[in-house]
Amino acid sequence: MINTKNAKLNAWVKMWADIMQPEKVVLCDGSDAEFTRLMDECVANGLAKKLNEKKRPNSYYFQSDPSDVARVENRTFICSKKKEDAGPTNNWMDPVEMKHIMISKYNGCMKGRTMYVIPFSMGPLGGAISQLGVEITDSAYVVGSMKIMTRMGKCALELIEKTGNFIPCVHSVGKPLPAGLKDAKWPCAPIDDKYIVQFPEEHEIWTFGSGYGGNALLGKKCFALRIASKMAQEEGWLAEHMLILKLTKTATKETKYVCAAFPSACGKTNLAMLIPTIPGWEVKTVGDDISWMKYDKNGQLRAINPEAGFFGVAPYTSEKTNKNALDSCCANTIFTNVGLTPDGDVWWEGIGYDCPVGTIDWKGNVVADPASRDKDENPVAHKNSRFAAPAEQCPAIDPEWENPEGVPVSAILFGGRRPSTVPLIHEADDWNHGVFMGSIVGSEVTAAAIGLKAGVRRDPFAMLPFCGYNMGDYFQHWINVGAAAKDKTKLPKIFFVNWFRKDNGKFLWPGYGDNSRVLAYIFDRCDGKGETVDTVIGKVPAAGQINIAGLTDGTNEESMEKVLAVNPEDWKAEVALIEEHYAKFGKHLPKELRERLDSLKKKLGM
Ligand code: O2Y
Ligand code: MN
Repeated sequence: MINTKNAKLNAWVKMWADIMQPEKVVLCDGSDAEFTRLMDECVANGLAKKLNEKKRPNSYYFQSDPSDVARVENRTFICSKKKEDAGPTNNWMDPVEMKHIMISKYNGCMKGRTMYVIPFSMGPLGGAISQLGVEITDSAYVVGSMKIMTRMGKCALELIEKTGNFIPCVHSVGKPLPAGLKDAKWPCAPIDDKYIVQFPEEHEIWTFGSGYGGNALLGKKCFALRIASKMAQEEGWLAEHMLILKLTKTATKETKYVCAAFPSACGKTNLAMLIPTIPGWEVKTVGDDISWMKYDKNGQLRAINPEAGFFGVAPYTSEKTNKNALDSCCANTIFTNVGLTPDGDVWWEGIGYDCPVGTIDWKGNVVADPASRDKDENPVAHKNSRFAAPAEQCPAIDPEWENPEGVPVSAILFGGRRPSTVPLIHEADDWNHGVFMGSIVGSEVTAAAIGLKAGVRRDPFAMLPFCGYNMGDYFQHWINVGAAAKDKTKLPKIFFVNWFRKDNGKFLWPGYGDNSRVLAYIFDRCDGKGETVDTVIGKVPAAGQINIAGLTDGTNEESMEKVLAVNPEDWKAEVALIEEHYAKFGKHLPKELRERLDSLKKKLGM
């Protein structure tokens, strides 16, 4: 057993060890030596490959089971006492019933395995907005990944011992290892036996049966979003699915921090690490996925990135699309489900060069003839293959990224993948109008979550899979946070962006580094500069306000008119969809949002 200075932690670990019956219990210290030792053990047991030390130092390669490649939304549960408190967008089960089911699963589930105990901090150690957790797991892959994605080990344990606080996070791959048997390459349970369970009222997480990403690295989606969103509701702060970047006008050295919420697979990591194509601007990265925001004593909303690494999608990450992400995984990185080249490096579709003959694909097959391979039907790297890389290795990391007080937020962006209707950018009239914008975010569905129909799905605030309570109450929480501002002039300005609008099947905006042109406009708008035009949905930039100088992809004043157009007929159709979406929330829909929708309808003559 473990013997820390925190009796509650010792007792909690003992209780779970008695249920799960591991061969041994190991308290992780978070050292580099521990990481290398555990990863080398995975290599020795056939669970991983060490990558070429000269090309990719201290980096490892894993292939998951084909049934365990992504988050599993249909196996994710919010177990509040009352179903109504989980709301219409979450799977709910009674907590007592769920615990009963899961305890029977957990019973003896770690036989023949090691139980690792991982103390961790989400956010800078001891920071004003940070939180502590402890994950127990029987996966060395999870320990290695948590080392990259969180501040874990001794440093976090010391704080837990001091404060007595931690969020309990329970994980097992759900596959005991009988004596004398060789372990599976990726132990996990069958798809219908996977459970990703949050108990929001108890601030507790129990997961079972999956070793992959968001299902197993419990600091990320389970804690930093589902449980933290509930804690934030209780305590008056915000836990959001948002990147954080710093924008600097180099001539004057003025800076502004921007948070942006886009649904999964809409380019958050690319925007967070953007390299501007217009002179005079610099972008630095604070985080690429999650933002926790709290008011400071002066009434300024400040944000931290609770994570310490990037768990990025590998395919289509290249020198061209995101050089900073590529450089972040130059060493000390864990890759999952990408291709493994004959010289011990990694490869994926869209990396920017051809697949070497003899590469091993994510399923373990040799790629003998890369040219004949159908990259969509049978990709070498799984579409949701990932790198877990330390944030400090990002060349664009902001020196302030570990500021324990967080960074001041000037603007919040919402966006989605919308081929029509939604302009490149529009600006909210005020906070509640911005909340309305967040509440209607929609996007084409992603591959990150399996079992979804293709098409556009509403993903309010990009939190649909991540809100730990009733989404209608979450909308109300956002309204309350705005109302609680001591000084309304300090509230971030809210914008809606859409990089993905099309005309005749062709993108109207080049995106990637050219999004700096839109960021520059946002920067000026935060200072009250720039000319806007009022439309039924908010303010759009007046003609010529977005700098398109030097663009060679066909973008011109005419295409800008199209990408910024607000077509009333499109919006009448959108309103009907918003009505349908809002109807789900019944009495939990805040009256302030109903009023905004009514006002939009009135403007449209509906
Ligand atoms: O598929 C997974 O387990 C990970 S999903 C993910 C990973 C990093 C950042 N965002 C996401 C997401 O789905 O939003
Ligand atoms: Mn995400």
